[in-house]
Amino acid sequence: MPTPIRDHTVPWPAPLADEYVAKGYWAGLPLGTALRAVAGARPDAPALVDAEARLRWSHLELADRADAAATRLLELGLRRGDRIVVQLGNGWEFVVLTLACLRAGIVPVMALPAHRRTELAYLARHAEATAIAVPDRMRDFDHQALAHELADDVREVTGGPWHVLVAGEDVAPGSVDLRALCAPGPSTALTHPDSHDVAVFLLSGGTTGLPKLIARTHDDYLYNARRSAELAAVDADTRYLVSLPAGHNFPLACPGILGVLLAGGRVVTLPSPEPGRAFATIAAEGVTHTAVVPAVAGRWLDHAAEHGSTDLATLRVLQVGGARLADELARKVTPVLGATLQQVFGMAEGLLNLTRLDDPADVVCGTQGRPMCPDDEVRLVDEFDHDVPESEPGSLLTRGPYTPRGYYKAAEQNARAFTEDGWYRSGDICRRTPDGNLIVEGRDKDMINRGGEKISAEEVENLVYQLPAVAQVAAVAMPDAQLGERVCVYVVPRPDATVTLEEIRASMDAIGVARFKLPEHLVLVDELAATKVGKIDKKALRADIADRLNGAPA
Ligand code: OOB
Repeated sequence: MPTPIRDHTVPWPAPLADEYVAKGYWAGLPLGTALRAVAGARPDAPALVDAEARLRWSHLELADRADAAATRLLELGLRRGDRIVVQLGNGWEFVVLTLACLRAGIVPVMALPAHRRTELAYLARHAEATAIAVPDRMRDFDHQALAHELADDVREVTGGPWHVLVAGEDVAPGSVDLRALCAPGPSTALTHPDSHDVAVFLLSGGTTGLPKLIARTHDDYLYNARRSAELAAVDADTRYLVSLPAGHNFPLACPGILGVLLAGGRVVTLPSPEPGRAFATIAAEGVTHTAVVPAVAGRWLDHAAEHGSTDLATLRVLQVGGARLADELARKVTPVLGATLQQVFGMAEGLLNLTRLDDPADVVCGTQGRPMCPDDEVRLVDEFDHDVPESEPGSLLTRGPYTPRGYYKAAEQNARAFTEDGWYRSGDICRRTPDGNLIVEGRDKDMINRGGEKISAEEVENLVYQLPAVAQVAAVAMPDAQLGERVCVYVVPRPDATVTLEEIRASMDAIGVARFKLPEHLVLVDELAATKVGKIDKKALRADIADRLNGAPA
């Protein structure tokens, strides 16, 4: 039997929770109930368009499918509070399954399509999941086979069943047909989860070995989705394109899929943000809102400069977040794409900062916005946790009504990532402008931000250490024009041994890790620069690789 989730979560202090309720941030509603109410109010309004499968459903059709799927999940033996790893591409199955889970109180663990054996086995074991939902194949990878291979791993922890739910044509014996599970059908009276219960597990960008799980409650996540929808001017007329991986907080709930559905609007899914397809879909579906990372914004700007932007006539709001958007790119968004830019500096851990749609251009293009909730607390501190003087850069700490007080089942990491009085250490170095907006200037966490995909340096190092020829390794970010950063590794080989980038990548691939984590550059050295206290000097290494790239012939 999986342990109850609440045994391993860190709740908000009770007086504060009461205050969040009194102030109306926490509505006391499970997300599924709030979504069902929308279907009651606007039954025939379009809710979901799967641009790939060419399906379109109204809010009522979507809600009925979600309830039928919730009922079938319970018939399969899943119970309220059980966990299911969700690793699906952007499409209708993701949306129906997520809503079904929210209705039944089954908690989705939002994995990314790029995750492989290492990440999935860890997530399933750590969450004590009893099920996984995957595509049959995606981009030439057999997700179904891997999902079955995980069975023994997971059973070792849970001792229970392992259901493999498969979306696709090729549902093998022993798998559950996810499309059939999501088909219209009867639904039983569902017992609703409590609004304080965990609604979803999101993954942290992670600075430690493996991603941590962030337990977002119905109360906090409903607020997250509704408040960000308000600030993005999302309403019943909104048509929102989701082309970033849907399980990521940004396209899921900032306002994303959930915020748009809750407002009675329409969600359009697309498997990837590739500009040709994205532009055509925006034109065909009259998309008004979408969210991208800066690397994608750059590709869209290039595409529009080359092919024109008439396809984007209906696009009103382009949200950009996940990594720092260069001011020069920011300034091109409205002239070239014709949409209002909204910078979003957010984190799966909670806090969302956004520029407001009516902010002056220098705020929209030169800052990452300000907290969305009046009760978000933000401090910028020095290395001793003392507040820095106004306008000086400091490390961002935060607390608030949608920022949980600790990671799930991670007492040791929590001691480092949270202060004793519950502030989350985001690891971002920010400056606050006199008008209260934040500018992200860097970070003091050991993470590489590859076009919005967060990679823990420690995780990469642990994987590289598995090569016998490696004596010492340090993973650092190297600057990159397209993606902002890529993974570079500095390696000290063992005496008389050699190592190549290809060997490192092949060995990580063989273990089974997401491809975006594979190093893209190797520097062999005799020793690694060290700080005065004998730690590897990552700052020096980052400067070194930037110099090397600058000096290198193009
Ligand atoms: C979003 O969430 P995560 O959890 O993948 O990553 C959070 C981290 C932040 O701590 C920061 O280091 C970086 O990503 N980040 C930004 C940024 N937005 C996120 N750095 C500079 N400028 C920005 N605009 O990335 C995320 C979650 C919700 C909404 C948007 C992004």
